[in-house]
Amino acid sequence: MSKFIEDLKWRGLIYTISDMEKMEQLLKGQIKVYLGVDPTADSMHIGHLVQAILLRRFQEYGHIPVSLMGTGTGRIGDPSGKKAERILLDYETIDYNAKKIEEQMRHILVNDVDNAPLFLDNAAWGVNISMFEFLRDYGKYFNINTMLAKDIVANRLETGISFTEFSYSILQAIDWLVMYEEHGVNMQIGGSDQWGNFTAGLDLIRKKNPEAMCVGLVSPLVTKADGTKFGKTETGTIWLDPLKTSPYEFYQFFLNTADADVINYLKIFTLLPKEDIISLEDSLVKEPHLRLAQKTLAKELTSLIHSPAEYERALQISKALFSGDIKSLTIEEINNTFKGVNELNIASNKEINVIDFLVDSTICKSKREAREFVNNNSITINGDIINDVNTLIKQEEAFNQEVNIVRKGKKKYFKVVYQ
Ligand code: 545
Repeated sequence: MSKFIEDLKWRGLIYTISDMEKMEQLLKGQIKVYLGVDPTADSMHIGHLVQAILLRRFQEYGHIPVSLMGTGTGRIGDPSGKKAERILLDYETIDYNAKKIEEQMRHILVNDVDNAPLFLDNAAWGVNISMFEFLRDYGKYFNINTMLAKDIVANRLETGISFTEFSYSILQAIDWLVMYEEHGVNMQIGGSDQWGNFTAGLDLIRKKNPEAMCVGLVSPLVTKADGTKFGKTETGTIWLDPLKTSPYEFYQFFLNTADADVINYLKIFTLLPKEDIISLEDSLVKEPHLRLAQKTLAKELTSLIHSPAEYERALQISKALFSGDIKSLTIEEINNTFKGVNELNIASNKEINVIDFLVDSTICKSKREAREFVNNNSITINGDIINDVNTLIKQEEAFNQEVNIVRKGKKKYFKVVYQ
C-alpha cells in the first residue's frame, strides 16, 4: 500500500474508495484531484474543513488540487443528505457566496508552488448546455431505475423530490466528465453524502471513455464520542469567516475538544505527521492536565484557517481571561470574547451601585448575598477586585465607553451595556 493511502487510512479519512487498485496505480504519478463546493452559504464551516484539508493533503503529497466552485450547480441544489426540497437562491447571492468561498479555499491551499491549485467553476460549461443537448448527449447515459435506487433519491421518494433536484447528480457527473476530458482530472473527493454523485460521474466517464482511470474517495462524517453533533455550540455553527466566528471563538472551540475526541481531530484536521500525533496521545495519557493535544489542535487550526498572528492574539485573549487582567483587550476583542454573555442595559451616563447591579441582573438573589460576594472578593469589574459595597459602576470606566465586564467567582461573566 502506498504511504499516502496508509496515512489517510490511519487518519480515518477513508470511508469508501471506488477502486483501490486504480487509486494505487494513479498515486504512482501526479494526479489532479477535485473537490466541489456549492456556494449555498457565504462561508464554509468546520464540517467542510475535513475535505478542504484533505485536498491540501493531496497537494502536500505532490498532486494538483482542483477547487471546483459550483456556481452552476448552486442554482439547482444538491439533494444529498437533505430531507426536504431546497429553496432556490438568487444568482446574485450565489455569485457573492462563490467569491467568499473561493477566498477561503485559496487560503487553505498553497498557491506559490509548482503544483499550484486549479480554480474552476462549473458555470463555465454547465449553464451553456442546451436542454436538447442535455437530454441527447448526457441523459441517454443515465438509467432511471439506477437513479431511483440511489439513497439520496430513495430517501426522498415518500416526502417527494422535484425533477430539478432529481437531476442534480447528472450535473455533477457532467462536471467530472468535462474536467476529466479537458483538464485530466481523474479523482474526486468529498464527504460520504456525495457517494451517489460520485458513482454517477464514474459511470458516465466509463461509458464515454472506457479506458479512463478515475477514482472517487469519500470520507466519513466527523463524529463526537458523546454522540452529539460535531461543529455546533450553544452560540451556533463554527464558521471559517472571522466576521461570523471570531478567531478567538474558533480557537476556543478546538481548545475545548474532549479528551475522547482530540486525537481523532488531530488526525483529521491537522497536517502534523503521525509521530507528532502519537507523542501527543502519549502526553494525553501521561499528563492530561497539560492539555497539550488540545492546545496543539487549536494552534494548528487557528494558524491554518486564520493566521499565526491571529492564533497569538487568541492565545493572549485566553491568557488575559485566565489571569483576569482583561484591560489590555480592545473593544472588538471584548465584544468577541463576551458574545452571548448575559447583559444588563443601562442608560448612558447612569451610575449604578454594584450591589444594586448584582441584584437587578439576577446574578445574586438578594442584597445580602451580593454583599457577601463583594466581601469575599468574588466580584471583579474589568478585572479589578471590588471590595467596597458602595462602589459605583461607571460608564467612564467602560471599554470604549460601551461595556463594563463584571465577573463573579472564577468564570461567570456579565456585561453592563450602555445605551
Ligand atoms: C458540485 C459540483 C461538483 C462536485 C461537487 C459539488 C458540490 C456537492 C455538494 N457538496 C457540499 C457542499 O455544501 C455546501 C457548502 C456551503 C459553503 O453539495 N454537490 O457544497 C459539501 N462539500 C464538502 C463535502 C461535503 C458536502 O462542499 O464533500 O460532504 C460536506 O462535508 O456535503 O462537480
